[in-house]
Amino acid sequence: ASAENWQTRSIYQLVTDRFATSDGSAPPCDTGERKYCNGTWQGVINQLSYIQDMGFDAIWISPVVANLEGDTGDGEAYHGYWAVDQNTLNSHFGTDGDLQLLAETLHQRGMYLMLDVVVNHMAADTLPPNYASFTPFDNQSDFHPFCWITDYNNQTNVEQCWLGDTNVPLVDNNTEDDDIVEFFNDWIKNLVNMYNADGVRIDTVKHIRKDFWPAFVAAAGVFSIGEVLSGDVQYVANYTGYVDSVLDYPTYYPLVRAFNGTSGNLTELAETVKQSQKAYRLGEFMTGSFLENADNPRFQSFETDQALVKNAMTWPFIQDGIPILYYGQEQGYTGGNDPYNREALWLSGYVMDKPLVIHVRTLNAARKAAIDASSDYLNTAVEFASVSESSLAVVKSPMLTLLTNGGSGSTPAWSVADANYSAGEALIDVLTCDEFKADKNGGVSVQGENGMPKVVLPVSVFNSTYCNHLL
Ligand code: ABC
Ligand code: CA
Repeated sequence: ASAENWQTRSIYQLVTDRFATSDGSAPPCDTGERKYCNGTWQGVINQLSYIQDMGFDAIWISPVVANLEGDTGDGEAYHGYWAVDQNTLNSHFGTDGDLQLLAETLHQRGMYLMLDVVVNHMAADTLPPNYASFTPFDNQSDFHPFCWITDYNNQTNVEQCWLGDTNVPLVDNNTEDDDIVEFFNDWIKNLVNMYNADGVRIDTVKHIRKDFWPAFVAAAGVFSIGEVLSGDVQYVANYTGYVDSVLDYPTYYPLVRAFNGTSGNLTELAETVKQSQKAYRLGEFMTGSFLENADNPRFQSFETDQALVKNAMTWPFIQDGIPILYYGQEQGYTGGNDPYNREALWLSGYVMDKPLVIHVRTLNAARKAAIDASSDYLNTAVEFASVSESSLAVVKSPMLTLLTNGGSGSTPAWSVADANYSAGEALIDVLTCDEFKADKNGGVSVQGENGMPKVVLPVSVFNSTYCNHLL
């Protein structure tokens, strides 16, 4: 599928080993141990309605190829980022047929499959590595000479030295070598075709020279979203001409700061978005927006006030890019840094009537309604109608989102002079299903309760039968 196809989508990110088991059993899983817990692709197939019922129409699964086996000083390779054989699947997660069936089942449901791919490195459990253990290229000369990345301000160091640590050095592929480049271009083409993938999430993009990427992305032939792990808008912007889209890391950090406690700064969030809209090749439209992922502590590991949680969770669904929700957030998981943020989802029981599950489902429904209501919605850049440190009004017509970091005890109020509605237009806050009217200038003045955000749409575009189903 193309970038345009993906723009309408909403992505559920999962770690295959931790999402669901083949037989629906719920084995214990101690995240601190960093061991395989038995999640599989067949498990994902079994639980697709859980994902789809929340309104997601795409999944991003963790990397699929064969990894280091056995325990290392950094645990087992349950996350999938430690490849040793590019040509074989990781048998812990199932067979070729299982992965193909996952794609087929997704497509029958009208959903997309995104594969996570790692081109930057292979992984070893000794230093120096045993190069002969890698497939297919197994010579020392196929890799950059050993050096750790030590200077993130030196791009050559970032691109040609190694990630990882002495337990598991991430042996840096020599992506300056034509044969290696050619191998990976063929590899991605075959992988996408073989498993009918609709898109790829590309790992460690900033660790390979920029001009490697266009041919790789073209060979993939489907939408690509790159991980450029940096909070710097300009640094990330430099990659927006080389891959289709980027994960919105620069907005992630101010987003977390804005809603972590009641003294965060919503102005910083708005300013970062405005800078990104200017700096990126396609504004903020071709980004993937998230509040949590597998590499950062979950939001509720540091902030559990449910009003703040719900405000923060709202952001990815109302901004210009593609929303991404990391599995477990909807169940209120609280794991801290890697490895604690990779809890087994089966321990939650996949319960559908929890407040955050309903919150997510409502946000997906609101975004879908806005997309269906206006052909311009996806290409309308968000504007900030009123901004302060503690409240924010985000206009993306026909949607108006009102955020606050006052917290549960607060009674927020927003006043937006012109929210692009017609005089007296009938409006609904989809989060509460409360109805009210725009004023005679198309503006909105409302009060909230308990520090909750509001996501506003015209009654005419939001099917209110949704509200019956909420009750
Ligand atoms: C393992 C263990 C952990 C242990 C760790 C040392 O080793 O599991 O318990 O703590 C995979 C696994 C991990 C594993 C690693 C290393 O491999 O998932 O569990 O950790 O073996 C991607 C993936 C990630 C994956 C890999 C490796 C890469 O999303 O899941 O990890 O294939 C760098 C890379 C980035 C990478 C990330 C983990 O490391 O750039 O691609 N993610 C700064 C640097 C970043 C750096 C980041 C974290 O620190 O600039 O380049 O990311 O080290 C902002 C700044 C940023 C700054 C951040 C922290 O703050 O603007 O520049 O990022 O404000
Ligand atoms: Ca590299």
